Amino acid sequence: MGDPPSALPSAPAPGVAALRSSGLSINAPPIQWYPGHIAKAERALRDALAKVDLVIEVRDARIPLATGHPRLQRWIGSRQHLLVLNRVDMIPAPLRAAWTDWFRTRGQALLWCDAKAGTGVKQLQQAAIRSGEALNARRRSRGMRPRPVRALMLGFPNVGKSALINRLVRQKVVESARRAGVTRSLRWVRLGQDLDLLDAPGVLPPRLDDQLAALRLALCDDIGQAAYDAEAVAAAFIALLSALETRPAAGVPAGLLERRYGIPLGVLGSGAAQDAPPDAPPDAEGWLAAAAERHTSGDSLRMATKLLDDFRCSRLGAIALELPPLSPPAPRLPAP
Ligand SMILES: Nc1nc2c(ncn2[C@@H]2O[C@H](COP(=O)(O)OP(=O)(O)OP(=O)(O)O)[C@@H](O)[C@H]2O)c(=O)[nH]1
Ligand SMILES: [Mg+2]
Repeated sequence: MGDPPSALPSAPAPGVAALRSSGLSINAPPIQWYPGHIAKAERALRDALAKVDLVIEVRDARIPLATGHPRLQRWIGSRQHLLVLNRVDMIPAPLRAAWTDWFRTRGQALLWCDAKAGTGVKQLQQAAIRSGEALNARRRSRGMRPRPVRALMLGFPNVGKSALINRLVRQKVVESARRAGVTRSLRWVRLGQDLDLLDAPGVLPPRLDDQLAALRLALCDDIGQAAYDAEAVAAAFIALLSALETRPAAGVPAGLLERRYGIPLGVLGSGAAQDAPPDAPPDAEGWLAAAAERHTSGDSLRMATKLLDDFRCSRLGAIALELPPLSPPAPRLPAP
């Protein structure tokens, strides 16, 4: 499965970047976010890594590729690694098997969690403790005393690292809230006799070169809201939803926006979708303006914020913004 083919405008508006990935093309203003606290956290992280045995990498199940950090392998080094796809409740259930297979063919096992409900957290704890057993077997063989395994929770902002720690220890020991950049400093938390967990601020690449990934990060609230224009991001989201309608695995039912907000999504140029050429781009701005008239007294910024909020709180249903990319076709064998 790749991204859907483009049904979106190809000529970007002034000051707007055309985002292309796997055939999908969306217009949105450039998004960059690398606040001081993240730069500082990364420096602290480098020192803390010396004390860590295990890296628990946490990604957002809605965007497992966009929440993969390019420096991760360097941070993991020779340490053990567990990969958690959190927010499993926010994607269509059948997609789990597809991602599990996709990661497995790349040699990577997955743990699925819902840190809000606590699903998968026991399995995560057991996997971390198993890592500790291997560590302590090695220590004993060198005549050293066993100790708790030290695990670092690492991942992009707002993916649910702190929520997972609170679930693991069954009480609110660290702050966890609905915005990027909640955790500001490193903090150790002990779980029983076996596990020391290190909560860390979310990390991001200093430059977001892949702007389609940056858009997905903004949509999932992994980037501070001050870093982008909510109306432009909402318009790009409408275009993305329209493209995802053609991919049932993503969980976007046909006519979702009309069903939820009572406003049909037209296309640019000819108005009614049924009269338009098949590749006509959706009129995202027109939809936002019409929806604003109906729901927010004509205030399109408020309507954009409402739409983004509805997605982020799952009021649009379980929607995946990324699907496992299609593997390249097997090379043809030469004729005998
Ligand atoms: N629906 C759902 N919500 C979740 C899940 N995990 C976390 N959340 C919510 O997502 C929000 C962010 O969670 P945090 O634990 O603060 O995220 P974080 O990764 O620690 O974020 P930073 O500290 O900013 O890096 C909170 O409101 C959580 O309740 C999940 O699996 N499902
Ligand atoms: Mg946190």
